[in-house]
Amino acid sequence: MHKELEKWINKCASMCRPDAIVIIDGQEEQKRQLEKEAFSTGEIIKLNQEKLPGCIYHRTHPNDVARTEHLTYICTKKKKDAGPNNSWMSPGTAYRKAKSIFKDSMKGRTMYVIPFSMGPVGSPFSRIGVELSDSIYVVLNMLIMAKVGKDVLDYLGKDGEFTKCLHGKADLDVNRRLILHFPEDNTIWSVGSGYGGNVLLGKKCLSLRIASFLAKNEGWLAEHMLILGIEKPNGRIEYIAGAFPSACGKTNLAMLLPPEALSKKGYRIWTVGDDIAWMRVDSDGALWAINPETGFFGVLPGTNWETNYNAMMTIQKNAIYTNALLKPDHTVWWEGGDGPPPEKGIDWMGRPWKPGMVDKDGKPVTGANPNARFTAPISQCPSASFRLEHHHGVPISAIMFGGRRASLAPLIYESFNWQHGVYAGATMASERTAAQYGKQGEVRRDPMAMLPFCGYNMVDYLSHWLVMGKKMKKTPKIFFVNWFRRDKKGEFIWPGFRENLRILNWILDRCEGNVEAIRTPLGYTPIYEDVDMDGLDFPKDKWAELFYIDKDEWKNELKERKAFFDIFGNKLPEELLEEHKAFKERLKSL
Ligand code: OXD
Ligand code: MN
Repeated sequence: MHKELEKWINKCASMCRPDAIVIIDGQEEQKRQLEKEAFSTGEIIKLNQEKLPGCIYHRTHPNDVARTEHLTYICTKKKKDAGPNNSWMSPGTAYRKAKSIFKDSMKGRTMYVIPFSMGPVGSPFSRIGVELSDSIYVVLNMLIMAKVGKDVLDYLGKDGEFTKCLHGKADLDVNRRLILHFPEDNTIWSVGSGYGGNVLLGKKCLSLRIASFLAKNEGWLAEHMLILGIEKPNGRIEYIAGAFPSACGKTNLAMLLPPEALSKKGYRIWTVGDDIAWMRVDSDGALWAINPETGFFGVLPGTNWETNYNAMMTIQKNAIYTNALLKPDHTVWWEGGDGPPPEKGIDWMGRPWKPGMVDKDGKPVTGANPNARFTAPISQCPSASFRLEHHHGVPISAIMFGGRRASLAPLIYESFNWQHGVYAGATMASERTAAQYGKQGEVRRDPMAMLPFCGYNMVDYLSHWLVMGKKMKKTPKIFFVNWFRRDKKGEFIWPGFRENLRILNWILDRCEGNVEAIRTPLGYTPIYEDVDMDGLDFPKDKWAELFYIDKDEWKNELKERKAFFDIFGNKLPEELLEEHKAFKERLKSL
């Protein structure tokens, strides 16, 4: 066996003191055995195998239903290397604090050793990790979300490099919960949580926080992005990567079903990923991307056959449902799901539930947690790309940035060039939703949707983006979208969902140089007639509303952007300040 791996497992075991250590081999037989064990302890519940074959159900602790960003730390030797965007703890303090929680915490439990590869095993894009965890729920999720098992260990050989990922539930006490990243040690420690985003360490922790640090040092990009392919009627498939903050519809967009009129013409979407993109400049000078994950960890509420047909198809078998409402027939339901609420069920906290229940403050009691989740293999998605296993991924023609803004930002604009696009990404902002712990609705700045996920100083991250632009021979165009603009009555102006394909199609038309555009202070916007509106009744005056530039509102936005930039002091790349100034001037001339 790999010496360092063995040594590390023993070290963690002597701290956590599990009763047993089991290596996950990735075989069906072992998975069944683990499920059986977890059914017997109640850690997971078997769902109705006729209606949902292979599906299981789990509830997390009521205080443990979302990523806890305030307990998430980047532990670099120097505080400045974590930057003002991250909570920081010195490695010494962090290890000490976590050790006191990990100590003896696995007594009476088993420690599972989960060798995993993010990305196809053996691809130059991929990274190996090993997660130690005392949770069968984590094992079962990791089996879906990454390549797990013996192949990975074989590839690692005797001395391959891997990220050391230690997870323990401990007592699930929020006061004894820490999600710690040690980029300089290629190590992650997560303790006191059982929620996916905190404990599936291949996901946010490795594939974004640790990977972004590695990417900066090695000259590539690890991004909070979906990747999708758009097949045109002529059979050509072009790929777009898109960064949106949590719960802005990345999953829906990544597996979108074309509106009927476009589908008839021959348009199709191919899903590569819904959350993370690793991108490298390949030997052709273009940007190529893989999705390092093999599964979706998506939000259930709001997902139904209408809003996301492909997701619904994906979760009919071999899926894990977390914090949904459990129905008497052992199927599941969630708010914004299909059909009327069931007459009764057991809610995500394990309590009897009926529609119309209110809490002591008169607020509705939901059956599912607003951040209830599904975990399911991408391979089950009807729109899964045939290039998922390709070692170099897919070539990226365009990059989209976007946020959830009720006003201000137009439906779409194209940046003037890479540097301007980086400015657009750096100044992104979105209204907070249930995927993050904290006040909902509040606007927060979130450069490239990476604020909670960048494993180092954001200023260096932004510089890295600028540098990357110079490395490419074929630079993707950068676009900015906002599907969520509302009218005076508070209604969404753009129908969104499937109709977004019309906008993606315009993006490709711009990349191919097929259409002209309107030059505005923000960037280039589409000419109404160039957008394929076949089958959609969307009048020109509503279109104009989507692109209205409210000068006063933008003036205020500029102030807020500047205040945000000021957090980074004089280290902010000069180029971004230049872009900011130039934008201010352009706005004046409006
Ligand atoms: C996620 C998130 O779960 O961004 O993907 O919170
Ligand atoms: Mn995400």
